[in-house]
Amino acid sequence: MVPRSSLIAAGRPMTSQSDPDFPASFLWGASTSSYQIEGAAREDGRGPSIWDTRCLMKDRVANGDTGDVACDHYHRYPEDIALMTRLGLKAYRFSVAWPRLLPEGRGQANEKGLDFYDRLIDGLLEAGIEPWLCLYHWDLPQALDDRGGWTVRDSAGWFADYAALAASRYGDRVKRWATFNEFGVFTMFGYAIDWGAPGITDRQAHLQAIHHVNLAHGDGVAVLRSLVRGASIGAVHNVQLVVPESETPENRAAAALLDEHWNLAFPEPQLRGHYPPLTAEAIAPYVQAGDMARIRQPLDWFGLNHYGPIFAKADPAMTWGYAWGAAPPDMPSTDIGWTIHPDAFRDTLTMLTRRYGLPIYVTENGCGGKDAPGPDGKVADPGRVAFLDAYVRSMQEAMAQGADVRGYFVWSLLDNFEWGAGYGNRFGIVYVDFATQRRIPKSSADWFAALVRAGRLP
Ligand code: IFM
Repeated sequence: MVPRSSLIAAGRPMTSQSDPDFPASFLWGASTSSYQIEGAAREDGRGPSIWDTRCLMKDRVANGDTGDVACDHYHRYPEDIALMTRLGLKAYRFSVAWPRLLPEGRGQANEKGLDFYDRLIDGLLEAGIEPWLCLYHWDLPQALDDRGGWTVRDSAGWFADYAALAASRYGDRVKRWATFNEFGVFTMFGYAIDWGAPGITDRQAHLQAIHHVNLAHGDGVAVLRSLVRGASIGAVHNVQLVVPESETPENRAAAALLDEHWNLAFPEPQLRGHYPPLTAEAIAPYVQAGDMARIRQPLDWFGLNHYGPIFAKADPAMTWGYAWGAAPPDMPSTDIGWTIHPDAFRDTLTMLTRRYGLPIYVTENGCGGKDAPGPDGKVADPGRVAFLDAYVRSMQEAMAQGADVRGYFVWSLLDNFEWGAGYGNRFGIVYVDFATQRRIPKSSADWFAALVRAGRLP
């Protein structure tokens, strides 16, 4: 959490003094996730996930959108790999849908689901693109949620068994593994704020979810380490500045707690062996002897997902008394209203290097918009190009200041199912016409391809 007064020169364009070239080994890629792009929700034995359930609930997803078809990547993955090749990507981060591998979440594996990722991984390797496999990007099997989901301690074992299945099947070809994507987001939105599945708003459930997901991460890392020879294992964290909406004691307290739940409740125990102070006290009833050692497993890299600062305000009606506050009106924002602050990105990268000492991969960064094709059929997105340019410059500046950044994955390859916003908010560098499934690379895709090709900003 930072005081509001330190947010000066918010979003000002950077003039980088650093070397214009990125190292040749720098890894450029793109990220996606299973529920957001795959579709084929009821095909080839896939079981339902908590997001299938949420999409059926009233008023939880804009326009009543669902991930049933999404980008139809399940069938069109060869075309999507060809797109990646055209962009010159060196790596692709995707997630595996747990309910595709284990329709009931545990027990009997689904061979057709396992086959799909074999085909995807083999296709990527044939194209010379390194697969980065994330085990969990929010699509918990519904059958496990019916048993209590992340609120029950058994969930760590369910996850470890699922990790073992994926590791045994894909570990011969996949060496880059992430356990979870954005721990802080899906636990908060799913268990404290009803912005994500399963949509619980309860302090106890939220604390249980935090601790059990941390245990699952630790157990998952141990399993991957034992089953995948030469594995490079990390976890993907959302880390963003949390700023009080205004400097009242109530807003400051709200921001401090939100900061812990969002930014600290996962990397701190995973990498430093303890919960941050406010969380430590509340979570103590769920922590058993030996848990903290189980959670703290050696890792090879830190995955950072970063967008813009968050503003917090006190709201006694909310589960924890905090709510999302408004950004200052003069702060730059994207077309969907997210804050733009490249300096904060630079500072987050340098802070993470100092604090955790691991190589960092930026596993998500990007810009949501309302893109549409012009009369010429092309999709121009100069706002996204400006956003990416400013953020990549800041990353370069962070590297010049000592941040150990090894790669950058844009979010996202394709426009996709943006959770509660449905298909309205587009984050892709490739436009998807959801009626026809036609893909149209946006101007940001050309910009990104030029960056990847040259290893320097276009
Ligand atoms: O689409 C999401 C992604 O699933 C997780 N990180 C943020 C993205 C944009 O909201």
